[in-house]
Amino acid sequence: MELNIAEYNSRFEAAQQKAFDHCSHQLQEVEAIVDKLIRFQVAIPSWALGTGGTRFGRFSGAGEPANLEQKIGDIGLLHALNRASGAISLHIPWDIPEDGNAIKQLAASHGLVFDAVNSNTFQDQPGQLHSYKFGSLQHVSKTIRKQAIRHNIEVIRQGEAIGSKSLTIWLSDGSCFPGQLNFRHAWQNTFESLQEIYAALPPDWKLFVEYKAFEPNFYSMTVGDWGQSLLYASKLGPQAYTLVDLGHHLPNANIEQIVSLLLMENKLGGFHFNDSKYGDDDLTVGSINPYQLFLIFSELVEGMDERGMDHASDLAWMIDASHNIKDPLEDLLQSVEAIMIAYAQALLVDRPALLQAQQNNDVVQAQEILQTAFRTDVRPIVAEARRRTGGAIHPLDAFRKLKLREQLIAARGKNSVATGL
Ligand code: PSV
Ligand code: MN
Repeated sequence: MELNIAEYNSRFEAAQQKAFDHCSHQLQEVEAIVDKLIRFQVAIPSWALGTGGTRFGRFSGAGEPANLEQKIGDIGLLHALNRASGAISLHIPWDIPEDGNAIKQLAASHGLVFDAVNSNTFQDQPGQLHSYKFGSLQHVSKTIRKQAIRHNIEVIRQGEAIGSKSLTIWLSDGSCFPGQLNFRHAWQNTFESLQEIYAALPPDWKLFVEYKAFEPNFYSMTVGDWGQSLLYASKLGPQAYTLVDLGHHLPNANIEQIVSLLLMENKLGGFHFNDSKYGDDDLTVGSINPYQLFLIFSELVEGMDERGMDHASDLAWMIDASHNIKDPLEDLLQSVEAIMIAYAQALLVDRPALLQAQQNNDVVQAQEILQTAFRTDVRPIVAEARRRTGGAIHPLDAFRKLKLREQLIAARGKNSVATGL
């Protein structure tokens, strides 16, 4: 792969320096923000490297990665361009590391580590003994629950081999029609199943319980909102946390408030980024509602600072987006950029002044403070963090100018299709 980032950057160095100097003169503590941006890494899920598709069809791109090794290669490419995609999240069994050590080394050669591993009991796999049509951890049949528990424990073992430290469980369990399910039995079965999985966690691991309001079940979801997830996480113990996926709420939910309260209770563990207009649309992060993304980051920064948490390492950050029409790598570059921008803007919020305005019930001033940060063009600061660590000043433009997709197609062929959604 031809990837001469230094040469690409040479054309933009002078303009970047000028734009960054301007920010440094206008804003406070820009160097501290650059340092935080350099440390902040967002995991890329192994299932986002192919075109997503919908239930009406899938329009595969060309030169998609055909196996885990090639997916790691794609994430390595992203990371080389933006220096902020230094982690991978695997979905098992969509991607099974046959030789954990070799895969770990391959990832390390690209500067990548493995973040949370994700189990999958929302689909039946070829040759699987029992079906999850009516749920997995909630199932009325103990045999089926056991099968789903075994799968999760197997995923933990696979995660250990590649250096992961957390398991994310997202359940599609629930019901499609009133009367289908005894809510209390489903709840209790799920809890007991989760307890067995929790008991199999290594001591330095975390368990993330992801919630989702609807889909594929449309009447009830057994872990349908943050209250249900928090209840499970609290009852399970200190290694269990809630995971917030931006697309998993009912319309107009105040996600920033949810984030704030979960952090206050020390029960926010992980985060899945995407954007949506209607439901779990899995659109590019920041493409629909960048102000909401900023408000969420503002609460994340405030809440994490209050607890003395490390922004870069104390929560599991992951993109969970994938759709039908963009080049997946271009899409991921846009998503990571949107995250870094929102994070940088959140770091700019004048916290003491905001607190003062809140204490004075000065609603107008509070809004001014937030929107001043949101309306600041922080792109030169984000680019500076990349430039200093060897990334491209303009990653998306570099992806196109250096003809990286064309190179991938030449290497893999036009018809190579990724596993995943
Ligand atoms: C479910 O909608 C979800 O958000 C979960 O995180 C899954 O693991 C992921 O999407 C991929 O299907
Ligand atoms: Mn998710």
